[in-house]
Amino acid sequence: MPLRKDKILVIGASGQIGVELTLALRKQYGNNNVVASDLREENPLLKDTGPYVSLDMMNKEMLHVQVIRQNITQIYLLAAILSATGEKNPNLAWHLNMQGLLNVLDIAREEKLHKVYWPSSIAVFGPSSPKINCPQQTIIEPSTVYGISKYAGEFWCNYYFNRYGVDVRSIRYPGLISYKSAPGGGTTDYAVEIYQEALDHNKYNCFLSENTYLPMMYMPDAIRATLELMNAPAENISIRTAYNISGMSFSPREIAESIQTHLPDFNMLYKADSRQAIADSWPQSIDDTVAKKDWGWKPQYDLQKMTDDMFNNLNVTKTLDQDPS
Ligand code: VAH
Repeated sequence: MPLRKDKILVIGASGQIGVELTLALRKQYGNNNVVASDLREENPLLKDTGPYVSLDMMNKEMLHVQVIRQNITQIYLLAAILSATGEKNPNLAWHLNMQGLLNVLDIAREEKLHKVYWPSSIAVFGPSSPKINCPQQTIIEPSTVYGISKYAGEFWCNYYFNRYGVDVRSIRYPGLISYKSAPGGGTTDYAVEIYQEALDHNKYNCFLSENTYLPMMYMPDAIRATLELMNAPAENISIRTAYNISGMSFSPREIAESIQTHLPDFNMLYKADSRQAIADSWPQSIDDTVAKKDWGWKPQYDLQKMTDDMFNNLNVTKTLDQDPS
């Protein structure tokens, strides 16, 4: 029986990843074939680019009604409580991150959806995982609720694939940097905020110490990785928990030096807070050999190329804000 025409539902479409993934999916499938949804109101960048519905992923019945009513064939579930916010409210983070995923997986099983995408994170790794070139398979003992929920979610994805044939795919995102929308309460948010702060104040008070190396990725690489994984033939996918992918690794000192190539007088101050312990529990770099082999993954941005692009775009936005005419 021919597959139904694809229609995508993005849950969490107004978030940092959601906005850019929604726009990229609309380019691939056509604006009206990608329904954006969130608990929050529509992100301005999505306005007039396609359909938007207010949706709570925790209301399974309402979610199921939307999937049927909109003839959805794929779900991208991006809504989650991230590492730093999760540590402030562990029970809510566990409940929302887990139940949201289980609601989507069960509806995907019942409605025989073509595909599901759900992001994991390098936050699944803990202090006992290798720090350098952390492998796809290794000791994995997450120490944050966010990491615990992401690792448990990976096994639920694997279970629904093996038991019910749900084609759910996942990537362990590093810290993601972008200029289009605000970060979502994570430990790597410093690397997002720093660029606008540099433009506005020529200084940044960093909440991590200067030599805290973390795996990071520029959003255009992360979006391309997601679409390349989702467009890969199912027979190429050997990992049904979540793929390691790597973009770059840098420390706060290194990103400050990169910014100073644009703003020579930029000043970075360091005052580590509770997020330092979370960052210290994660690997410094990731081995993504399996993603390269299975679906040809290859990053295109390094730190300096990202910094150049960030300032090119933020300066344009700043100019438009000052003189919107
Ligand atoms: C966080 N941005 O900081 C997320 C990410 C690897 C970090 O998962 O929680």
